[in-house]
Amino acid sequence: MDKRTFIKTGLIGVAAIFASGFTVKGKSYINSLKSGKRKDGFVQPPLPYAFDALEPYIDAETMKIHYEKHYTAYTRNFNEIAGKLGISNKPAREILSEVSKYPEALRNNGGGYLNHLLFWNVLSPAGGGAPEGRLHEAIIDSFGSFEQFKNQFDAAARSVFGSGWAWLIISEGKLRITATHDQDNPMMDVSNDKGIPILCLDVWEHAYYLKYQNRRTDYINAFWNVVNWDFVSKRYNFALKRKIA
Ligand code: MN3
Repeated sequence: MDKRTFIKTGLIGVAAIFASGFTVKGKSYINSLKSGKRKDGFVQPPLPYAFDALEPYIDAETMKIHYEKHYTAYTRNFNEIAGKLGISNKPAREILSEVSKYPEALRNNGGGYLNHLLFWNVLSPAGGGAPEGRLHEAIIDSFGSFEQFKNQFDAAARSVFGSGWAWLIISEGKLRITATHDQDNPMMDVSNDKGIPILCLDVWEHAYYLKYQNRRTDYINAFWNVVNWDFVSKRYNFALKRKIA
């Protein structure tokens, strides 16, 4: 497949994910998901569902504060810092891949921007269950079974001391589970375990404390009920074809 055909196919795939029922501005959203940027900076796309859509697993108040306060701040700060550095025209993914060149604040806010962009979209009120097709096969291949995969992912999410993220990544065509601290992302050059994330879980306390307090394990268990496997599968296929590892 040549590059042009590939890009077109990728866009159709992403567009198809959001074709039903989401009140998003399709084009800017697709652009932001694809490259994390637009001409005049980095967009904050609308949440692809209502704040209360993930109840009872993730509560409305948490989603509202998480999206409107935390995510807005990451996006604003990322735009401000990238603007000052004159790099607003670069894709967020590219900036993160060379983040060690820049001030720490860019690492924190650029990571916060891109991590949440993925996080909002791996969740869905119609989520849960298990993946199908190629991703399902790849999970069996890499982890033995879907249950074993979930157990390993849960362990990674529980093991983050303080604030951070658990990830399912593709690295050199293989699936792997990893975890990062603060707002680090496996695509960053500072990451010890690099890859393209296809699924992530925010384990900062701001993501669960209002409902679950210190019971992070309950939040992790609830997460599986709202994982949008359709989106994760499409992202898996997309990332595989791009061969970025
Ligand atoms: Mn968060």
